[in-house]
Amino acid sequence: MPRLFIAGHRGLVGRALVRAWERRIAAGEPWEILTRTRAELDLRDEAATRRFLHDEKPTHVIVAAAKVGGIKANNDFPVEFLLDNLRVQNSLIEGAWRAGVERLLFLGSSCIYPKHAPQPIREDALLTGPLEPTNEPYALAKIAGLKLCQAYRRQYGAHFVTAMPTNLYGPYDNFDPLTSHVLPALIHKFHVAKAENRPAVTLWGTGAPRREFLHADDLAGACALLLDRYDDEAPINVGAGEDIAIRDLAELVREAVGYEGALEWDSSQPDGTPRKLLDSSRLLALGWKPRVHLREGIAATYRWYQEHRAAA
Ligand code: GFB
Repeated sequence: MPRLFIAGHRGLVGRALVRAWERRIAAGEPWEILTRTRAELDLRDEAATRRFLHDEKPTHVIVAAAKVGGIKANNDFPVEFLLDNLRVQNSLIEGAWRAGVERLLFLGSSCIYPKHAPQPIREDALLTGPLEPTNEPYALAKIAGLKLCQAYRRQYGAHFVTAMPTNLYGPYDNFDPLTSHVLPALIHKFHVAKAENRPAVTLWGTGAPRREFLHADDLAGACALLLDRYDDEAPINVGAGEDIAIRDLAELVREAVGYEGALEWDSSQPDGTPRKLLDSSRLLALGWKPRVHLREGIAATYRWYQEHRAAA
């Protein structure tokens, strides 16, 4: 019986993975899902993680646990974004190899690519130029995780693969206005401004950068395909295939929330990389395609936010 350990099962991505594998089990596939909360297992603790993997013997592992955040959080806490992510992924990747895990899927991020990589960004753009400074620590940690998986594959024949998702959104995201990514931050800011009748909402940067957004459920679908059928050392991009200017995204979210006040742009906050649209043609060639359109995805995420976060 294949036994999947979803590391980070309570986060945006982890919850989507649990939903996807619960659907596979409901469809009759013989999967068993293994999870641990942070209180039960601190993945930064290498010995505890190694013991857990040795004792529980999962056959598959998806590394969806990470210290994540938006541009401001990355900029404000470089130590944690580098150190915590290195500790978590080193524990999991080495522990998985020692425990004889059959297949491991490591999730990185599109921010591993150079700030000015040719668009759309191909996987072979990796390490061809300087990184975006606001998230360089996180990007370096993710590059190290990718390289460690490749090293285990080359040195020991481990079936460890790596996927690089674009910006993600969906239920169970972080909506905190200071530490979250832009899409959930917009939902929260517009919702509060509407509820409190505020005349304006302040957003960061110039609104000119472009971002690609993929719903977490579409990433989970890609993970199922990759864990089953992808076994190559090259990282593989997971993107929606189109991007949008932050200014236009703000209008989409404002419309979904129904906020009619003014938008103000605080240019003292960083824009970050100007664009990071992924070339996902290698994954599309495997038969995957994104299903959740951005407008519907934003509406569904806002409904979830209203039911689960707005009260808080
Ligand atoms: O999503 P975000 O925080 O991260 O910012 P990145 C995307 C763009 O939205 C930036 C602008 O140009 C921000 O300046 N923005 C405007 C805002 N208003 C807001 C706001 O209220 N909150 C936020 N958060 N942004 C992240 C990396 O980069 O991408 C992570 O820092 C990770 O490590 C993630 O890689 C996928 O897309 O710029």
